[in-house]
Amino acid sequence: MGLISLIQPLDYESRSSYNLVLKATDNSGSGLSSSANVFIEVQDVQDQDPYFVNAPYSATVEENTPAVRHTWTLYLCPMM
Ligand SMILES: [Ca+2]
Repeated sequence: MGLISLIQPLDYESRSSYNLVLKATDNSGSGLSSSANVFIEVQDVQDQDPYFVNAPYSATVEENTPAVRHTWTLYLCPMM
C-alpha cells in the first residue's frame, strides 16, 4: 500500500497537471517490480484578483450637466 501526499500546496497558474510514475518493488530481493502512471490534474479555483479589461477608461461629461447619476459599463474579468 502506498500514499501520495503533497509537500506544499499546488498552484494551478504555475502548473496545471502532473504525471507521476510509481514503481513498486518486491522486498524479497527477487527483482520483481511493476510500475504505473498516475495523472494528477490540478483543479483551478478563483484565487486571483479581478482585472479591468482594456483599462484605463475615459468618459466625457459636458459642464453644467445636471447632477444625476450617470453610469458607465466597465468590463471586469475574474482571473482564474
Ligand atoms: Ca486560480
